[in-house]
Amino acid sequence: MEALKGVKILDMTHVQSGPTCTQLLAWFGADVVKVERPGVGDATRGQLRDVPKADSLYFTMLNSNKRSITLNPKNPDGAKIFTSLIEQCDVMVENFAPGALDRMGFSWEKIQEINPRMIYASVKGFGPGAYEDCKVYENVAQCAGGSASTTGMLGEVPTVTGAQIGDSGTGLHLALGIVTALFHREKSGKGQRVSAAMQDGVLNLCRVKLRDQQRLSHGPLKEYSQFGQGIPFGEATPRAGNDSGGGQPGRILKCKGWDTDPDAYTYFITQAAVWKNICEVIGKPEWIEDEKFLTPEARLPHLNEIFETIEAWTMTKTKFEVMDICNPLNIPVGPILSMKELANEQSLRETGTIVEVDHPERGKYLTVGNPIKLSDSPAVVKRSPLLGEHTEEVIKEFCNMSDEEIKSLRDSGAI
Ligand code: CAO
Repeated sequence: MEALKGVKILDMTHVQSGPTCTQLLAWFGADVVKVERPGVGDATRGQLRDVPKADSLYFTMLNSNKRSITLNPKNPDGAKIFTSLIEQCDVMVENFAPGALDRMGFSWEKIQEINPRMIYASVKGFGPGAYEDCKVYENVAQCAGGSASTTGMLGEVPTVTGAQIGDSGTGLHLALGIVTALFHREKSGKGQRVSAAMQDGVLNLCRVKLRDQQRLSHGPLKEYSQFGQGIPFGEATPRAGNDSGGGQPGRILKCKGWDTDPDAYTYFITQAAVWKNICEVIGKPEWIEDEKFLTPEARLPHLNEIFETIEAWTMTKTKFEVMDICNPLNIPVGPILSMKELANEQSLRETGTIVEVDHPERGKYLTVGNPIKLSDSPAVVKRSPLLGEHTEEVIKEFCNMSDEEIKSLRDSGAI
């Protein structure tokens, strides 16, 4: 049984952050009706196209399990349909630039008037304050939320990450806000506003870096490589390259084939609990009793020497051999997997995390399925809808209109 079966979502989202959120809710079984501008649709349908005239992978990978209708709420007839959808839906989600919904004539006050049980959820770039009116895209959020200043190599430019923590990360935050508000509505009978700002979402994911900012006032960050290299710390949390973000030092190390394969690397963590195993496996049993390496604290100034020695060993093995040897010894390591390797990873196919879907315009494509697994409510990924594929079906269902009435809506440009 689908966990969110019966929950109706009026989906006004576009691009990435909002669509990630509503896609998750759709996977959990909610009926997500995506509203798109007549004749235009979500801009991502046509962005980064790989197959001529077909919906792009950008769109298809963010909008599975949804229905699509075209509707212009700025048109008077469109506004009536939109009002009817607000009356009957449980949740409305949007991530337009600030003020766009108000300009359509549907402020939060008006929405509450139409349906006091409505949960109205928004993603914006910034929360209330100096930047609240700004438009924001992924990398702006990564920069404004503290990720870019703490990512990259020491002494080099701030760097954005491949993980879309601003868009998809905030979409995840918003989805949690929505289900929380739905849970609250069970008791209170009332809807509420749910807001997630991308800057806040990124900062939430970077909280360990704000931790380090405060630790800096009490002395150098000894687990950072720059400590062992004798490089003084400045006033702000520095970029830490590939240092581990936690209390167990780790680094990315070369493996066999690194000179020709850009992904022949492993992440290697020198977890204190298995230090003895590490010394033995890399052929340094004498380190076990050596004063210099006896405690985690004693090892901190020598991390460069330690990792250089471990790397001399990992370079004699492939990244998968390192995994096979270290795992039975409880040493935490992980191969650097390329997207090509992930796309072909059998275990991810078996769990439904990577799914192949068929699409009428583009044929078969891969998408990432629901990473959150519920034991009694498995998510079945269905292809994304074509623009307006469900317009008539949804209008008949929600507004009980005849074919004739629907035709006149089309003629007036409302749908
Ligand atoms: N019918 C008629 N008009 C519609 C419509 C529909 N179904 N759907 C949207 N529109 C209109 C909106 O009313 C708005 O018009 P006005 O500006 O005249 O009021 C217009 O389309 C475009 O909205 P927008 O300003 O949100 O779009 P944009 O492409 O200029 O900006 C973005 C995109 C993402 C920068 C902006 O929406 C934004 O900052 N959103 C909040 C933060 C966010 O989610 N960012 C992540 C995006 S993913 O990288």
